Amino acid sequence: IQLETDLRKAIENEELELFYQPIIDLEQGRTIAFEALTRWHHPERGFVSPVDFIPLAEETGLILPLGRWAMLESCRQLRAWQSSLAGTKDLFINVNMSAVQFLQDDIPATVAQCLAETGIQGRNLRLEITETALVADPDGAAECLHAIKRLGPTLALDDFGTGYSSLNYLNNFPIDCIKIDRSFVGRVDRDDQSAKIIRIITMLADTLKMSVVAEGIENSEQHMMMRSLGCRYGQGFLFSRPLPQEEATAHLKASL
Ligand code: G
Ligand code: G
Ligand code: MN
Ligand code: NA
Repeated sequence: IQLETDLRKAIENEELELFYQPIIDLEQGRTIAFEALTRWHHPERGFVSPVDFIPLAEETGLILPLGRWAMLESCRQLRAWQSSLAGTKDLFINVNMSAVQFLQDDIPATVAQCLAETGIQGRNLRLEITETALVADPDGAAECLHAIKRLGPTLALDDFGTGYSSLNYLNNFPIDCIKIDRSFVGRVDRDDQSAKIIRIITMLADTLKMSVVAEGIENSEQHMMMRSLGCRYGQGFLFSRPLPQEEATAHLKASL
């Protein structure tokens, strides 16, 4: 309960901060995007992990203001990079969306507001969703995703390969990108079966004209394997941890 009160205050007082993890073009080595990840520095408890406060935020409805804040702050940061650094026209920013936001918030309205307020192009914003956001109300979700896409942003299916991974999702929803869960990527250098599954996913994505991002690449063996299995993009500790704003800016300058 205390944590809930604290989280409410944290959102109001902007104690939350976004970290940014680079997403790399595995062929060219260039950073093409950042995934925004929320961090909470609790005044007494110190750093509280999103693994703990996102579920709490979902239970209490605080995910709505938190999610809106994260989207707006992400768009503002992209705007700041685009106005200060040349060569960032095609950079995009990935924002995680919770299933609860799909059920309870008007996401297209939030997207429209963030784009209008910051002036970034819709196509530079990518929303990361999980299957769980789609199962509860598939028709409602499909309608919502199409409404988002009409505003310009693209959609990534996060944690792909975990959960049910029904191929129906790829068929019935306007998905642009598949993010292969790090549980597969983390084994690809040791486990032939994982490599085969990843190959099937990249072939499927090619056929459906979707791009593929490998999550959680931690060593160069995994990097090389993912490339050879047809995965064009990746992120993970090998390239960079999620970075605070100033460090992300420095990373970007070095990578352009
Ligand atoms: O940030 P970490 O690197 O520890 O993230 C842990 C989990 O928290 C991930 O599943 C990530 O998607 C989720 N997460 C981090 N930031 C946000 C956010 O702003 N919104 C939502 N919905 N999930 C987030
Ligand atoms: O669920 P989602 O894919 O949004 O989760 C992102 C989470 O993955 C964040 O907690 C981020 O810190 C973490 N992460 C990013 N790169 C790596 C990595 O190379 N290894 C591990 N173990 N976690 C990673
Ligand atoms: Mn994600
Ligand atoms: Na993921």
